Amino acid sequence: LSANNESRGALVVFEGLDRSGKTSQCGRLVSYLEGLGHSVELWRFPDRTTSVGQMISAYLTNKSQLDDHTIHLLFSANRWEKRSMMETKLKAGTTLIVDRYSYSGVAFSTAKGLDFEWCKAPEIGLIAPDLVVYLDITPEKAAERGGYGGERYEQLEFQRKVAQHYKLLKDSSWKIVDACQPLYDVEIQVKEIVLQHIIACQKGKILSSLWS
Ligand code: NYM
Repeated sequence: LSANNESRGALVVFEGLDRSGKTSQCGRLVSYLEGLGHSVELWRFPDRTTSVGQMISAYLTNKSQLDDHTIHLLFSANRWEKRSMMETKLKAGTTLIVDRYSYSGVAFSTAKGLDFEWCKAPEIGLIAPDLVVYLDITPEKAAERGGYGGERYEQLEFQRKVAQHYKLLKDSSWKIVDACQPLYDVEIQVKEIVLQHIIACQKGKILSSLWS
């Protein structure tokens, strides 16, 4: 077997505005895949358990103030510190379902006014997802869903800007799912798309890097 012929796990990323349903869908999907006997793990970014993650969490909960560039680089560092573990898991055949990734990093920071290319640069070389499931919801509909929590960024006006910047990041790995549908309908579509990609990775689809 050549390196590019080996079965591996899939890297599946969920993106979308706050309150688009990412966390619920990721949880349901992981239970479903486990039930089918797949080796699968649920990850999320920011990973607030690391020391970098704790700095990010303090910022998001308004316990600390940071320059916009600094917090951007911390979000990126939080992905870099997990990169080698990510590669090991994927190569060992574990599928990773990841709640937010580099696209959140760029969409949220550019929504604050940072330069698009500058925001993408620190993400170069991270593992590219095999699939990005974008849960598409209007900022207005998302805001209606039980309201936002008290964290930074959870405001309608800001979410409108994030939605515009997400659109600039869409590439061929993206599948857009209408997240205004009932939860169950979203779930069925998500399962189908994800299973197709898991099979492609089992057949030896090559791992690639951002941004290609
Ligand atoms: N966020 C998340 C960023 O601004 N940059 C990033 O790189 C990532 C991964 O953090 N409002 C923002 C988006 C969210 C917030 O995420 C916390 P969550 O999924 O609510 O824990």
